[in-house]
Amino acid sequence: MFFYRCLPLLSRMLTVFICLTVGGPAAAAVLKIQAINQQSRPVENAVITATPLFSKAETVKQTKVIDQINKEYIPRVVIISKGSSVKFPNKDNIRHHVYSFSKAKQFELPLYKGSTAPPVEFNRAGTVTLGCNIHDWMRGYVYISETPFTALTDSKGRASIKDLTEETYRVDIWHPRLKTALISREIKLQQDSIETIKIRLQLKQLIKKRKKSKPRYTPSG
Ligand SMILES: [Cu+2]
Repeated sequence: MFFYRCLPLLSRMLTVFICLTVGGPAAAAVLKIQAINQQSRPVENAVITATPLFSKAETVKQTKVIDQINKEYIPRVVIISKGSSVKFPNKDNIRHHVYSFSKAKQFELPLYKGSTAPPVEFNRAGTVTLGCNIHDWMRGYVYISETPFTALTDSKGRASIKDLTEETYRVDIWHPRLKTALISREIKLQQDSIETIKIRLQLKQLIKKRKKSKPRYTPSG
């Protein structure tokens, strides 16, 4: 009898308990990455993405900029979310012709100077390699991500992704010179924790031909 009289009170207590557990502020987890190459040297410009396996994370469309300065794409690697756009202003005194043959987006911005080229929208996830029709060595990369949790490694090979929650994430690592398409790992993060992972990347050799090659035959005398 006493038990039944107490039921409403018990149920109220239970409600309060659930509210405290579910409604309380979730402490964020942080994922830190250290990318190194075959020689254990830091790898810059590696793209790190963390995709939650059991929950959805909304991305926000943005507009980013890749400049053309001194016949180079700057920054060399840019991460955007699917559906975002990139502007390609040419800050050189000569004309460039930006193009991509990549599966994720094929486009070209015929010879132009200044900021006359329209922004390019990227609606498929993947990687896009940028070239220039005039300057063979010019290379840039757009990484189109489906998760908002992304980071690019700095000159020390370090990157960190904040605002993660207690979840299992698939962590993908990509680099323009990676020998494989992607490196993937699963990692379970605890609430209010900082997890650090070290990743060794097998990279292809850097080939950078900045100037046009000299003529093979030079008449002498
Ligand atoms: Cu060019």
